[in-house]
Amino acid sequence: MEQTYVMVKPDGVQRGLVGEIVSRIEKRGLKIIAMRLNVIAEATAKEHYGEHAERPFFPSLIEFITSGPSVSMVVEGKDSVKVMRAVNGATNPVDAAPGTIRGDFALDVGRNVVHASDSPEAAAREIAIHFKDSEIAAYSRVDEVCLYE
Ligand code: IDP
Ligand code: MG
Repeated sequence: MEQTYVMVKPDGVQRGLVGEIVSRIEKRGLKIIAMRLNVIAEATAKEHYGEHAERPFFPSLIEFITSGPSVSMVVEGKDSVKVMRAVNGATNPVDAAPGTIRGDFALDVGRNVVHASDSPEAAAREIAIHFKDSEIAAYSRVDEVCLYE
């Protein structure tokens, strides 16, 4: 089963959307195997978003992502990277389809509520940045017999 890293960004926490977002992930059938609420350290945020270091929005992105508590998760399931990107919707909420998190709850690319890894390689890198192995739980969900053929 594939794993991905998901974050409810500080805007999602401030707007009381954590439960809604967790609920969508759970109802889709994806399994949360690690979860934490904390204020991400600046160095951690810079490592997480390292690929964007040269982009003009990088300083404001780092300032925002470290501005208050966010919720970090490791989410597991069949094709979880691709599925979570689809659950989140397009990066720019203006382009995000209704029914996606960004399409239902966001308007501005700099306040797009959620993050999810964009490839299995990025997921492995991001999970290692945010979680120790001992913080990730391996368990079965009883509904897996219904979710998977
Ligand atoms: P993603 O979150 O859908 O993977 P990325 O292109 O990796 O999108 O960008 C990371 C984050 O940086 C976005 O979620 C968004 O919050 C922010 N961002 C991306 N492009 C812009 C921009 O043009 N202006 C402001 N913020 C941006
Ligand atoms: Mg990205």
